[in-house]
Amino acid sequence: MRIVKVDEAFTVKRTVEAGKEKEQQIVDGIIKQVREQGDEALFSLTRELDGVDLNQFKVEQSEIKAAYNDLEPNVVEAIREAIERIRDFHQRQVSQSWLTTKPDGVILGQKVTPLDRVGVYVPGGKAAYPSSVIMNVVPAQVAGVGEVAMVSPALSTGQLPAGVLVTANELGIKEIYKIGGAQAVAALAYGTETIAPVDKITGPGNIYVALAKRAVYGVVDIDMIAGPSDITVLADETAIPAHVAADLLSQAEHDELATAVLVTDSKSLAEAVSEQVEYQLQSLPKEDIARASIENQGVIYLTENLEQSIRTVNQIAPEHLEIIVQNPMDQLGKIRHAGAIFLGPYTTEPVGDYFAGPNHVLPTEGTARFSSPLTVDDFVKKSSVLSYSKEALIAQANSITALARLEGLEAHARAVEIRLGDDSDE
Ligand code: HSO
Ligand code: ZN
Repeated sequence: MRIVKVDEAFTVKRTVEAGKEKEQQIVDGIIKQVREQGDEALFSLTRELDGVDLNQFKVEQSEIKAAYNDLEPNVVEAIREAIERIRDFHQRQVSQSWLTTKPDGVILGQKVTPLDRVGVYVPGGKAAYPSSVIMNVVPAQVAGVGEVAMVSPALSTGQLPAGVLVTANELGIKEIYKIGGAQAVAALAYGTETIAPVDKITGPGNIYVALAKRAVYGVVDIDMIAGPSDITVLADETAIPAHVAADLLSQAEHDELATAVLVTDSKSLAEAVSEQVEYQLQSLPKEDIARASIENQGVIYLTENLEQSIRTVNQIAPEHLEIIVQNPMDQLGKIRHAGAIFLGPYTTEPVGDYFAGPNHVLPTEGTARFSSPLTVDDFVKKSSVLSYSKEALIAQANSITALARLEGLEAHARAVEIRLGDDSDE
């Protein structure tokens, strides 16, 4: 791995994404076609773009039954356990509605209401992760969302991967559609004869899915536009090089565009991790992907001390941050930007990908500077609540009408004043 020396003056550069005009045009065309032709467009686009000829895209109970036969019982058990742990964690995130009564009798508050209907996109190909089905669906269910529809592109067999189907069924999802790409996003946003429109679309996808989500934003809400995954390990000389290397590779194997970074003030650790990465790469089934990631984006930042390491980490604003230093908990307060923070030598990132409880849908590409993991709050909206008595209105009337007249809005002022007289006048 490349080793880059960091000093006081060093800053991490952020890459700016290039325009995607050609893909955007294709996506706009697909959205238009789905809006105009509904189901018929979904069938023809699935044939053209995915090479799959379906005569119906809603998954049937018999297909779910068959999927169970493809999985070992211990895998089904692991899926169930993961759902339980992840549900338990998200239950702590639930926001409560509240009302407060002020001394003048005015009641103010905030009412929390779940979204009615949400669509979850599950990518096909190398990112058809059952764990991501759990991570998107559980917070929606905990929030109290009434309906969850799932879409995912069919394999060449016309089926969805067994792991995805079983997971969706374990979560109790009743609506699963074998469609993917921009056409699936359009169907969820605008609806077709078969698919009722949703209020929000979540879940990762390729560039076409990302552009389609961006295009329908406003008609529906979306979660985020997730980029390739990244990990930063902050380590000192106490870290075991083989462990650090294994964790870097666990992200690198996701995607050629994934980024794995080590930040350390130990030169010997830097060199040993670099060697270990090469050694472990050679026996990885996904060596090609992981090697491309390590060679293109992988980097070891060698700093002068822990303080500089932390400054560098905050500049990166990683999606996943592992802290493997002497007293990891002592550093927690100094971390300003990170999607998920894994403390200590045994908290390897995959525990968070699959099982611990927190969501693995996290802000990528430095967006942890301003955004958060997917949470239950992403599946509710809030209404403000206000209630005045006549006395309270009288007490505040002068100020309110003064502000209304400042803005030249006479009808606003009169709406207040008309209520100030005797009730018998009305
Ligand atoms: N590390 C990925 C999530 C994932 N890993 C799914 C395995 N499966 C992005 O947080
Ligand atoms: Zn992962």
